[in-house]
Amino acid sequence: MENQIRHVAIIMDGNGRWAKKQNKPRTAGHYQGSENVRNIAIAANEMGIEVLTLYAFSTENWKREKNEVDYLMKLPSVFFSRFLKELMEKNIRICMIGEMDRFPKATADILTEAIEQTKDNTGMILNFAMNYGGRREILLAAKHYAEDVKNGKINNDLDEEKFEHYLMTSEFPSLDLMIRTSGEIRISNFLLWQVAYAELVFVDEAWPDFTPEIFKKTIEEFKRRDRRFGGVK
Ligand code: V0D
Repeated sequence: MENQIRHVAIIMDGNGRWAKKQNKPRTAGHYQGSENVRNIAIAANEMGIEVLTLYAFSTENWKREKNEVDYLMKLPSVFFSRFLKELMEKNIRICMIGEMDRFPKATADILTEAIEQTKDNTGMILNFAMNYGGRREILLAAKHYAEDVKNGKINNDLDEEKFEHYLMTSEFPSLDLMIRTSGEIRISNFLLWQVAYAELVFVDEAWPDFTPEIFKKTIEEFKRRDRRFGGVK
């Protein structure tokens, strides 16, 4: 089908703002946000989306207050103890992009275990960007490529298609749609290479208020758009 949507990415912004509005600590916003990850993942799976990539933790997020970073490091564990069974039942596979080696061992172990436990699931891929940055991804790909040339593994005849093999998203279909919640109109270093031909949707709702109903409407809107890839039909 022509307008089938395969890969959706979301910048889950506005959790802190959501909390502030309710006089709650920022961590309460993050907790509510992780709850919504479950709701949106289930909805995406039902809509037949193949890959849902979520910006959970950027390379910049380490600069936040220690108590907030500490809380975030515990969220994957909280998330899986609540939802892993359900993800298994729905045949959802967990993947990660980013440099997980910077995470505390306890967090990294949980992530590795979730990837391992769901690796044979054949349904939707729920892909978390963790300690991820778009420029960093491109830089690492360039270094890796240079290394392969130096070692005589490949010729120095790089093109866009070959370069994509070095990106962290190489096993996924190309990005169709990027959504950002909470009203900011920026990409913020997320999937810089991959966003080249994607549709962009910016919604005003904070991430905890971005319901499956709004998500479904957003996807319907995408399907109505005529994607031209710079050519003419
Ligand atoms: C906080 C909104 C789920 C964004 C969503 C460590 C900010 C809630 C996870 C998660 C976060 C990550 C990997 C995984 C399972 C769950 C998560 C972080 C932040 C950063 F395998 N929500 N969530 N991770 N937030």
